[in-house]
Amino acid sequence: MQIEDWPSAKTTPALYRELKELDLLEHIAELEAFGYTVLPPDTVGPPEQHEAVKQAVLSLVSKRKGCAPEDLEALFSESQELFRFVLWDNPIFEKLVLNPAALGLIQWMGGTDCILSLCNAWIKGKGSARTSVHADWAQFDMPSMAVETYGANFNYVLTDYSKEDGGLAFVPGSHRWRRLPAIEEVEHWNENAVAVEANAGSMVIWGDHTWHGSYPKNTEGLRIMVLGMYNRAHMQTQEAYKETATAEALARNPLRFTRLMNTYHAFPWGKNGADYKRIMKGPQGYLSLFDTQPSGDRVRERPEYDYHTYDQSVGEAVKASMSGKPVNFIDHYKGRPGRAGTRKS
Ligand SMILES: O=C(O)CCC(=O)C(=O)O
Repeated sequence: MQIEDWPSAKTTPALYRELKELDLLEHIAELEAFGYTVLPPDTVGPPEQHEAVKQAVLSLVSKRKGCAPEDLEALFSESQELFRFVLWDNPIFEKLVLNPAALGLIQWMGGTDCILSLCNAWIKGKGSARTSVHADWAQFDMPSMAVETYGANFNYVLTDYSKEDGGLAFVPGSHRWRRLPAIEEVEHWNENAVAVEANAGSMVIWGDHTWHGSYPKNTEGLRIMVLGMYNRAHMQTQEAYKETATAEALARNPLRFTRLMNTYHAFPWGKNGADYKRIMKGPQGYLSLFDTQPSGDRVRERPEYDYHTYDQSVGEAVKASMSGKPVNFIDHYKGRPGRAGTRKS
């Protein structure tokens, strides 16, 4: 059928067209049916990219650990470690979180305005270390999951993955159960989850409903991976991107990067409510997966706000705007002229 920009479907037609252009529709079907999918290396990027990201990981890990790359294998014997907040360690990671195939499928699950929550490197050595089966759903106080995913993940596999290699493993179809596993289920699925078979350079993609973990690594060498976790835009991120994204980092990347950093979001606010004037200047509408144009001076880092001072002129604008006319609150916090916060600078 002809896919048109039907307003009722919001940004889905635009995303669907781009996913079709990338030949990813079968991957959407796998996500819907089984809760995860694997992108082959040539869909993710050229071999030089896989090698460059692997070298970037080895370099940052040896720097953080204070040892030579050759010593890492011995260091990670019988162990694994997540290296947090690597986005700013090397600009190569900025490009990675915008990877069109991965971001496209993640947007399918988390919305076209989803934001970056985590960018980590993960090293695992030979031995008994493993990750128990869990779901990435981080609303631990909510006993059941919403129909929609709140987050989605890519694991960029920089060494070959199999059960013997200590790779990821999934409980296919578990995304439909919409709950976290009980300890007895963790014990069962730790030994029965289906291991991913994937060559270095692949990306494994899934939403935060799907149960997954990893097996112990029985082969020589390190298992090396980079992950990106994305959340819905209203959520608190696990890592501090809104707070640390500089004007330079935003300027050198396309507009979708600014949205990933969430520097134009309404939350949090103080006595003057949301800074709608600024929100309206931020990236609007659907942002193409193929856009690589640097944003330049079209975007700015999040200003420092004075949350405590009430500005009467802002208050009057709020009064005038709350006239009793019907308001569409679904899009309300994405931008509405007429109100402004008080910026310190
Ligand atoms: O590779 C692993 O050990 C687990 C990965 C994982 O749980 C994740 O990325 O959410």
